Amino acid sequence: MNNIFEVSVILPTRNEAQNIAPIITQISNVLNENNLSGEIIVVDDDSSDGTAAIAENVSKGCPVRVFVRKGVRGLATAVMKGFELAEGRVCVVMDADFSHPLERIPNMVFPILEDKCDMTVGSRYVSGGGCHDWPLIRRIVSRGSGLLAKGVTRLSDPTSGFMAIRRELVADADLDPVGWKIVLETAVKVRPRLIEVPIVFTDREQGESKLDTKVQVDYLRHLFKLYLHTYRGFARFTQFCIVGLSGVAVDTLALMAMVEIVKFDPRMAVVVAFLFAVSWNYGLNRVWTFKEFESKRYSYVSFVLISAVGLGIRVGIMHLLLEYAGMKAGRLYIIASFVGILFASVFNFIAARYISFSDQSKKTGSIEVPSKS
Ligand SMILES: Nc1nc2c(ncn2[C@@H]2O[C@H](COP(=O)(O)OP(=O)(O)OP(=O)(O)O)[C@@H](O)[C@H]2O)c(=O)[nH]1
Ligand SMILES: [Mg+2]
Repeated sequence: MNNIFEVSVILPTRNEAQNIAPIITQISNVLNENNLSGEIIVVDDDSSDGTAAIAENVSKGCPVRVFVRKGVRGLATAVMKGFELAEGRVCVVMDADFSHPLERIPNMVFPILEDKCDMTVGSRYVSGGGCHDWPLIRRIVSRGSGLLAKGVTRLSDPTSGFMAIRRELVADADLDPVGWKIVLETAVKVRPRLIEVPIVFTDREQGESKLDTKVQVDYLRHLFKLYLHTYRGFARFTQFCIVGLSGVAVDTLALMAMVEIVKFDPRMAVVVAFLFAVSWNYGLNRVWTFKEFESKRYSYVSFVLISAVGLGIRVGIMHLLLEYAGMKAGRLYIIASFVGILFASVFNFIAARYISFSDQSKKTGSIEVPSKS
């Protein structure tokens, strides 16, 4: 990957005719004044007000590329297109409506160029940051939205849209944002070393905001996905247990059918029912629990064997509890059975995860850098 510039500033735009020319000129000046070699990439979603044409013709001091997307909308995916086109060592992402203080670009970029961190995020909520003339209700919504993200990030301002990142970290990162929050998506998925830079956010003076209720709903959907991503292991285990429970029902039905319809001896029927249930579990785990995984060779056979070992573990644990933990009394055997199921489920899950199915994303080499923030 060649870095032709130190900085690529990515500007997503949708009907920014009044802002685009002055913002390009001013960003270009800031880069020049700080001896930063840079380019500006405008990713425009087919604005009807001529934004793209204005951006192409503005007189500027640094190269400007304009990419027009037709038939697609969305701030976050526009930024991802910018990452793809960028040729700088560091990508800066900012709004094109002068809400983000462009004189802070050097503060965002230098810590990365100097290898103090891999990503910087403009924050309204660290000392020195703030919002210009924001009504109380907007402050509450902004703070509330930030609080909701606390379980997935330590960013003080997770809904910020101003960031800079080392390009190699986003070039082939597996980003899949819903809606707008590319900063949050990147911080959670890439896990870069982070520094927050205080910024004062100013409301736009020209043009119209595209922020609406759909954006808020998309934010909640996005958060849900990020929580699932962050706590994926636990969520997957829960799915595995739900499949296991459904397997108990299949086991029982198959047992009854074998005994009452096929007239098998119950001891023989239990083995057949077990195979039915294990096959059911295997199928469901394959299409649901481990849906983004690949089945390994002999994955069905290994799954059946793992389940059989799991059954052994369940019976073994139960035996230990009954014989040596005094659980023979009354109905304590039920508790002993549950403890056995728990241990067996954990074993089954881990073994199925690593022996029967394989995680494709690990092979494509997703990047993980320890967080320092
Ligand atoms: N490419 C692209 N850019 C968009 C889209 N929606 C918004 N933008 C741009 O994203 C930036 C932020 O959008 P704004 O409408 O200012 O939203 P906001 O800053 O959250 O809201 P305000 O505080 O009201 O300004 C601006 O540069 C917009 O032009 C879109 O669908 N596609
Ligand atoms: Mg704005």
